Formats: sequence, C-alpha cells, structure tokens
Amino acid sequence: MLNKGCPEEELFSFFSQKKREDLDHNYILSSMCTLPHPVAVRAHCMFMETNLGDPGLFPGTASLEQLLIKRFAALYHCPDAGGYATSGGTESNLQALRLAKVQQKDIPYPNAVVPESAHFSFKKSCDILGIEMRGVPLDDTLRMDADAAAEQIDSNTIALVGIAGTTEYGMVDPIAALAKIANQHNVLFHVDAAFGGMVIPFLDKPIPFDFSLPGVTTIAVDPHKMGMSTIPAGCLLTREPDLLHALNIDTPYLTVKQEFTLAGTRPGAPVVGALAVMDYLGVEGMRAMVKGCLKNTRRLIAGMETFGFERAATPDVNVATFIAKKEDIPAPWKVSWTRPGHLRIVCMPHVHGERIEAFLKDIGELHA
Ligand code: 0PR
Repeated sequence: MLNKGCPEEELFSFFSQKKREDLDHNYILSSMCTLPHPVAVRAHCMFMETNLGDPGLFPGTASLEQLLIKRFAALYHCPDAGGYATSGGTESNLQALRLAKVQQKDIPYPNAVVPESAHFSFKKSCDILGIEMRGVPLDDTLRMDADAAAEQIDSNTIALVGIAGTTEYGMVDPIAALAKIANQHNVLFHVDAAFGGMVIPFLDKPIPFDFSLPGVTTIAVDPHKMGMSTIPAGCLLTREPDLLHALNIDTPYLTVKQEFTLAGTRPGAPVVGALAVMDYLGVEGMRAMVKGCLKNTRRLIAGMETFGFERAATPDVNVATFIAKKEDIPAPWKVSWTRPGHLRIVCMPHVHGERIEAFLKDIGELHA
C-alpha cells in the first residue's frame, strides 16, 4: 500500500491509461459478454452499496432480486419456480451439482453425466464436490447424444446435465429427450442455459429447453451474457420453489438465520441491472435484439463461406465457427478458437452488422 495517499486526479489518470490498454469492443468477436445496456449501468450505479448477503438490511433490493427470479420463472413456463442471483454460470452450475449431492447423501461415489461440450465450470464443480464427471460424446451435429447419456447413468448417478447453447459451437442439446431420461432414472436434470437462456425464448421458433419439459429440475441463465447486464449477474432457477433450502447453512448473526447461497456478500447492483434491461426492453425488445444477433450470425457464415471458410457447425444460437487457421485472421480483430481448433466468433449485441461487414472486408482483403 502507498504510504502517503495519491491525489485523485493523478490516480484516475493512471487508471485511464490502464483502461486504454484494454481491447476496443469494436474488435472483440470472442466474448460471451458485451457492453452493458445503459439502463443496466444506471441501475448498477444506483444500487452500488447494496449487499444481498444480508437481505434484511436491503429489503427493497432483495425484493428486486425476487422480481428478477419471477421474470425468469414466467419466461421458463413455471411461475412458481424458485431461485437466486449468482455471480454467473460457474456458481449456478456448482450450486446445482451441490444440490444434487446434498439430496443424495447416501451415495458414496456419486457421478454426474455431462456432455463433452460442457463448459469447464463443470470440471471445477466436480473437483470441488468430489463427484465423478462422466463425459458423454456428441452426435455429428455437435449435440449431446441422448442414447449415450442414458447408457452412462447408473445407480451412483446424481445428476444429468444438458447445455442449451454450448459455449464453443452454440448448439442446444436434445433437452426434451434428456428430460425424459432424467425422469425415468429419477435423477436431477440441470440445464446450463447460461448463454442460451436469454436467446432461445426469443427465437422465431423457440427450442424446448425449460420447465415446460417435465424432468428439468434446475436452470442456469446469465444476464451478464445475452442479458446485457453489468457483471456479475447469473441466476439459478429451481422448478420447486423451496428446493434450494436443502443447501441451507446457519447464519446466526445476520438478518436471516439461514442461507443457501454460495457467496456471503453478494452485490445487488448487477442484479437490479439485469432486471432493468429485462423490464426496459420487454419481450419485444429482447426479440428484436436476438433477431439482430442471429441475422448477423447468418450473414457472417454466408460471407465467410464466399471466401472458402467452411462452417464447422450450423448453430442454434449466435455462435459461428469455421475451419480456419490463426494466420487467416487480420489484426486487430480478436477471435477465439475451440478445443478442436475451429475459429469461433460470438455475434454479441456489440458486434453490430457494420462490424461484421468490416471484419469480412478485412479478411477478404487478406485473402484476395
Ligand atoms: N456455462 C456456459 C454454457 C458458458 O458459456 C459459460 C461461460 C459458463 C457456464 C460459465 O459462466 P461464467 O463465466 O459467467 O461463470 N462462457 C464464456 C466462456 O467461458 C464466458 C466468457 C465470457 C469467457 C467472456 C470470455 C469472455 O471474454 O467462453
């Protein structure tokens, strides 16, 4: 720590200089986060000091968290669903598996059946919880193979996981078929819709992935991805409103005597930010935003194919992947690469149509 305090202007000039070292969003094509919507920023600033970890001190903010959960519960066809605001997909996935484990205390060597396309947060969660992670191969469309999933389930299986919008290829697993399998085997079925949960409901033809399917027990969705909230904002939803109480821990000196959340201190600011965007845009506004992102995804795929870059998948959501090499990408564009080595571009809201055209022009010139 500095011995003598630094003058404010000097400090902020240093911060400005450091912030300029961050990449320009105009060139970021690799991220599942985006520039927050202005109403999210406004709400975030308004609720900066709020702590949902001690909700009795912030009952107004806590009621807004409940309202956010209600919004998702209705959107996911289960108005009575429960849940809470997490720090994002990693925490939601960890808590869902923790719930599965706590519910089945008698199983000494529990396993979870998870698609090979799963986000690495499942590996972290299984490590922490002492759960064996059983990988299920994908079919040739890069969706989880439901028959192979059923074969992996045994008497030690505590959870089945499906992904609604995979991180790398933007695919939606066969959630309806998986929900049936989960029901037959009586295991908790967690749907990781961290990305797709704010895309799929707004598609022209929504793919079933939510509580409308009997068998879906829990859903993870991240407003800090396609919900354009400030970071960190995730939600874990449970079909049964009180399911999370199985995770309750005594918190004797707080304004609540028990808590099921993972974090203690929890920011209210991004939670209200998430609600602000949802209520400001409504279903119509979200549909328009998602429509734009999907149009840009299709345009990018068509444009890349005219240059001879074949698509690696035909995605369900706004993630485009191609057979390409690192040297094919012009500077200063920032793209990402999947585990099997495909070029990956996420057409987030900040990746406007004009940015797609600018990228296509640059890549076209490099390959002229
Ligand atoms: N589940 C899915 C399907 C995800 O795509 C992600 C993150 C998670 C869970 C975990 O969410 P949190 O990171 O919020 O805990 N997917 C992105 C990824 O790993 C996250 C990301 C976002 C990475 C922006 C980089 C970036 O610039 O690629």
